Amino acid sequence: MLFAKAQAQNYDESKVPAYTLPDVLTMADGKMIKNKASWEKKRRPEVLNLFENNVYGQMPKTYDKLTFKVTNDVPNAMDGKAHLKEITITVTNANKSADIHLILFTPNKIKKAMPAFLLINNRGKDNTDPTRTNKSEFWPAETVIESGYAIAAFHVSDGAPDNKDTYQNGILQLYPEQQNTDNGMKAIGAWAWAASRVMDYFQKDERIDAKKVFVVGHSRGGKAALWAGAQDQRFAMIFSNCSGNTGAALSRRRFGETVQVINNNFPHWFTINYKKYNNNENALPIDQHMLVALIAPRPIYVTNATQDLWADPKGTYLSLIHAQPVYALYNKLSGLSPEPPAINRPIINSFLGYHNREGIHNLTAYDWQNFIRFADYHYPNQR
Ligand code: GTR
Repeated sequence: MLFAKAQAQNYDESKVPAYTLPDVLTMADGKMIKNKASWEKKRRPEVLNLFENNVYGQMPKTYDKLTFKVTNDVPNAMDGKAHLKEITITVTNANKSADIHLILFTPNKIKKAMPAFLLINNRGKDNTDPTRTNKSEFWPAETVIESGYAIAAFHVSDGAPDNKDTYQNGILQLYPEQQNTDNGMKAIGAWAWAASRVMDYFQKDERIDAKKVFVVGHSRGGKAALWAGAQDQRFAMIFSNCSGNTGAALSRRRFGETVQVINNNFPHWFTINYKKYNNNENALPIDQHMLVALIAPRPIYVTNATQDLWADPKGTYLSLIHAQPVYALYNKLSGLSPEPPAINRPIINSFLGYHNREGIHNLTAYDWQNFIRFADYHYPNQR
């Protein structure tokens, strides 16, 4: 009985346990990091490695072959406003291959290479309908095109099916050595890895400005977007929507979803090693503010929703606060106040952007509207 009680979810701020976060600028051997050169040379690789080994798993760096094939090409999609391309990205390794299906719209009114939003789609494929028969706030392609950006998406199932019994049937087939390794890649790592292969494609598409590709994800997709941005610095900006536990929220607060709950419900998301931290967050050598810090000095925008306490809005905002010392090494000051902003009051003119939207756990038109504002702020006059 006592055990069951200890496991109950906490939604009461006064019951958040006292905790001490690992200091993002202190090396494991106790040395302090004082400038960006030693952050980049010493501490950043150390932190990245801690996340790889303990949380998201290794990211294979090589493959035998990578090919891109345009399978559908519609120059006058969206009533002539956009050019649609569907591309199959095929990765081959260990005599196996896996396909990532990319849907891409670029605006027709602008001829130069365009900045692009890439959604890691964790919901139904109908949310990213290339025919535009179905339109969804989850991926408001028309709005993004009107705003002068390209918009793209792939479905998580191409990286790894989101299922504890079948998650191996994606790109993990190409890397069998990852499968029973304590720090081996799992589903969220595979989704982030797939996003990097899309980035490889963008670097070859002359309509895309590959230096301005923004990765977007919601919830479990928002966790993958953060990890993609942390380990692949080609992503210029990260949008992590309602990402919650093992996303942007601090684990040590144990508010809403906890490490134990997420590992029990989704054993296929994170490494075998991560299970060691069930009900044992203080033993983690990292907390999620350090994942945000790995994005520095690139801009990052993080969100919550008021009815989504499961994802710990306050703990998410605090991650941004505690990532600030790394942004400060680059003189990228965010000016965040210690307390979260009011509901529906987005923080746009900052390297660490944030809003807490009124409403439920979802990715909505409001969220995208602010993503576009944040992109416009950081890349003015791009269109
Ligand atoms: C929940 C899970 C969250 C979040 C969410 C989602 O069930 O506990 O961590 O990932 O799913 O992806 O919508």
